[in-house]
Amino acid sequence: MSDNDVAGHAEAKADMAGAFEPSPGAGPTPPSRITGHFADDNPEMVQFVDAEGTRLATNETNAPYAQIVEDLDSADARTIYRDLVLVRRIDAEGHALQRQGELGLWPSLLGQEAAQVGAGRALRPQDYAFPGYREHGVAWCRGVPPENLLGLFRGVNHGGWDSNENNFHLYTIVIGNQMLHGVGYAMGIKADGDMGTGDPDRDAAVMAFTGDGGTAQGDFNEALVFAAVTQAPVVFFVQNNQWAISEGNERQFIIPPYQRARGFGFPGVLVDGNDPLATYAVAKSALDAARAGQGPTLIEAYTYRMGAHTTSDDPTKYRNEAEVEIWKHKDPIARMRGFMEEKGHGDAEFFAAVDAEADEIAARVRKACQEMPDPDPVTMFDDVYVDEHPAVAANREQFLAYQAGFEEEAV
Ligand SMILES: Cc1ncc(C[n+]2csc(CCOP(=O)(O)OP(=O)(O)O)c2C)c(N)n1
Ligand SMILES: [Mg+2]
Repeated sequence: MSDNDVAGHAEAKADMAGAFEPSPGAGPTPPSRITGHFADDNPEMVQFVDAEGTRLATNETNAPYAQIVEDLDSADARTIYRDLVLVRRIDAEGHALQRQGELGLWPSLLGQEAAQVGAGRALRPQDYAFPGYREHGVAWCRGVPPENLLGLFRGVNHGGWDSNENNFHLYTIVIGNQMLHGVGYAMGIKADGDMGTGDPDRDAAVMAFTGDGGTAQGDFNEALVFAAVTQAPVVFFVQNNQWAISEGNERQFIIPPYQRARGFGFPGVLVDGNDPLATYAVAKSALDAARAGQGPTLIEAYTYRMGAHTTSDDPTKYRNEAEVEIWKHKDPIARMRGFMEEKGHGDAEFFAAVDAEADEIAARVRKACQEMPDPDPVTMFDDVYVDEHPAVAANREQFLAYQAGFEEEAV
């Protein structure tokens, strides 16, 4: 990842002073951010449980999705809760392993568990997910072993995993680029006739993930145009965690992403990204529509990045701790647990068992990470194309000759 280190970033900021007015700089967080820039208290935001986990009454905004939530039983609620806890724990291990020098970098999903698990659980096996680099929760729901994510950030696997094993594309660091990949794949689904047949095991859709910063990229906007004019079966899932490294929403857009969708020609929905029932229901509804041939939807999941951008970042340099404190009270796990306790979906024994499972998984992935062998470097040429390509074959030969040079020197 090409993040600047903190010192470099400060210099870049100094160079840019005055380039944009007003510059948020590295000073105190403006009061507008503390109350929430766009979405807090926005009546258009779909919510089903409040910060305490109390089920909210049906209203005009959540009514279209209420049946999906009603259809969730105790087992579904337990699945979602377990996912939330386990992905948070895996994420915490990733962070710790980086700090201990076992990984090169780790982008934490802390705070975004509900957005990712809701979306991930709404996908069917034949759907395809196109992630950025923070979608560990979606990876988990797709069945990608967490060890693969760790291997990627340890630099011991060339890309991470075989995308087609779990219909979960490789992590993409080039911001917004995966939106184009996702739309292209969705156009392929349509061309293959795997859309709108009414067969629940055949009709497929794509979900392409990006962040608030990603919405400012050319790739993102081009992808939306293609999706609209081709009516491709794709759902754009924007996790608005309110920060693009050190740049807030006010530096990415004037009109929030969910409202921009209309201008491209398809619906946009704002959902409380810390409410797992709401994210699941909205994602399921949009995916069902896409599979049925009703075209794209953009979902803006309004959430918050509780940690640093990555382990190379220090958010205390540019944001106010008071903002983080406010979001601690909107914790998706506490919220889901409150809801389950209120509804009798889980007892103390269940919650304790999930915690114990989290401990086991943490120990397992940690050990696996520490024991990962270094790869044979020449394998980096193996999966560049599906078939052997002469240019790649030439690169491989060149590389082998280069390596052989060291052996001769050693003699
Ligand atoms: C095309 C491109 N430009 C710049 C970067 C450097 N970069 C890495 S992450 C990031 C911010 C992305 O913010 P956002 O889309 O909100 O996602 P988040 O990290 O918050 O999940 C930037 C600018 C990059 N990786 N790719
Ligand atoms: Mg962001």
